[in-house]
Amino acid sequence: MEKEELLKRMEEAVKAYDEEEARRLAEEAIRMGLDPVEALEKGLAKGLREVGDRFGRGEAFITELIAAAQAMEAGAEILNREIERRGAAREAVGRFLIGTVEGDIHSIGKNIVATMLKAAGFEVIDIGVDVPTQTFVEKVREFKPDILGLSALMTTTMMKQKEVIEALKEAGLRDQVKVIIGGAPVTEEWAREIGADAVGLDAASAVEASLRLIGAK
Ligand code: B12
Repeated sequence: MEKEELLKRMEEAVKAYDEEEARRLAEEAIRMGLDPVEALEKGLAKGLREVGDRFGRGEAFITELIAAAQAMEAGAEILNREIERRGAAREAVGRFLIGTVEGDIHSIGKNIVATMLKAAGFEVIDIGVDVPTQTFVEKVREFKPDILGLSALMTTTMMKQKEVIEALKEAGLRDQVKVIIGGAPVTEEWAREIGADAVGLDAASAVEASLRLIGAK
């Protein structure tokens, strides 16, 4: 099978809510030596975003969105493992604390970013989804990460990224940690407005910006 065809089939598998097929194609991608990040972004995630767009236009039900996300996750699990394997056995370049903000349960993008960061040599502490602002503050105090990553997938929860940065200031921790934000609705402008140190628009730029923040690139 050609690479383009495989990517297209991955996209189709997610749109067809076919977990089994997504898993099978992910394994096929690895067997073919395809870049697992490309398979995630240009295959599986492409299908998922399309279902998301249909949902946004009122043309798909939430049950369909959930089914598509499950197919994406089935394939992503296999590809994430390959990404980690490829980046294994590196010395830690820095410590990264990541989570999705309060009120937001989207985890797929965050998980991909976490995996890519691990592959790039970061020690990653993932504190999950729907994380209250004060928990971010407590965990920064506890783990003393070099970088804090805040994921938000909805325009309504983006405000929490701002809230976390404010809370870090109040706790006197803001100058001890770099903050990088990400998620579909997030822009460079928003990052500037709320005083974040960087923004990651996709997993690759998230890694690049993080290495830059710790001065490793
Ligand atoms: C999958 C999905 C779901 C799944 C989530 C499953 C899971 N385990 O994550 C389910 C079905 C559960 C879901 C639920 C809901 N969803 Co939803 N969902 C999506 C969808 C289709 C895709 C998101 C995704 O996984 N994309 C694939 C990944 C790879 O991309 P990504 O998340 O953007 O991540 C990349 C970058 O953003 C970046 N990044 C992400 N995080 C971070 C963090 C850092 C630190 C950095 C540097 C970078 C970074 O790197 C990632 C990798 O490239 C989006 C549509 C969209 N266009 O985004 C809607 C979407 C986000 N959902 C939406 C909505 C409305 C909801 C619900 C409210 C629906 C409902 N009525 O219940 C609930 C919300 C529940 C809640 N409280 O959070 C809306 C949000 C609208 C808005 N207000 O902005 C969207 C945009 C759909 C739409 N068009 O209407 N959803």
